[in-house]
Amino acid sequence: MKDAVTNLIKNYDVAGRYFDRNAIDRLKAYFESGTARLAVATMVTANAAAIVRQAGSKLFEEVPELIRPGGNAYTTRRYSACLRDMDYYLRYASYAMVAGDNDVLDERVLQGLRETYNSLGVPIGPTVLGIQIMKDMIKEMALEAGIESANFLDEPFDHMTRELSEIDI
Ligand SMILES: CCC1=C(C)/C(=C/C2=NC(=C\c3[nH]c(/C=C4\NC(=O)[C@H](C)[C@H]4CC)c(C)c3CCC(=O)O)/C(CCC(=O)O)=C2C)NC1=O
Repeated sequence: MKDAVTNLIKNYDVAGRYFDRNAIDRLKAYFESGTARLAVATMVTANAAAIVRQAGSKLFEEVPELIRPGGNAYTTRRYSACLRDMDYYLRYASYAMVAGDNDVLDERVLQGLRETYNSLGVPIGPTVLGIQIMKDMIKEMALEAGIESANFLDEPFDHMTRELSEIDI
């Protein structure tokens, strides 16, 4: 599992080079955004249950077939599994925000996920929609808390979206 700093160090070490201007700029950007990253992670932690619940409701409002007979989130067990998955995405997104790197998502969340979903008939499109709904909610909460919108807010959610759907967003 890597973060922005260890990832950079690894790359420069492999090349046997001191940090150059580019590396220093990236480290500066990482440290300068540190307070904002932690503020958002704290906000997510404090509101995780509500975020998941509201994002779930919105998703099922937008794609009501999911919770109708024959839908993948139909039955209490599958409904709960769906919200649990949303909670996984949110929790790991908060880790990736703090790390400033998506490696934790690749390693702990995305590996083999598409195959699992395909074999269980979990639809990717609505899953991605759920991830994007959570992203938008968090960006709005951050804005209300006076945290300027920044790449680190979008990046983990967009990374999961890209990797799950293998599309460019
Ligand atoms: C921490 C990393 C991690 C992830 C990401 C993860 C996902 C994950 N989601 C699963 C199932 C599931 N996932 C969903 C999710 C959904 N169905 C829908 O219609 C919606 C679009 C969507 C919610 C947004 C559902 C309904 C199941 C149960 C499917 C079934 O058993 O038929 C399963 C199969 C095993 C199980 O039911 O627990 C896994 C492994 N597990 C992990 O350990």
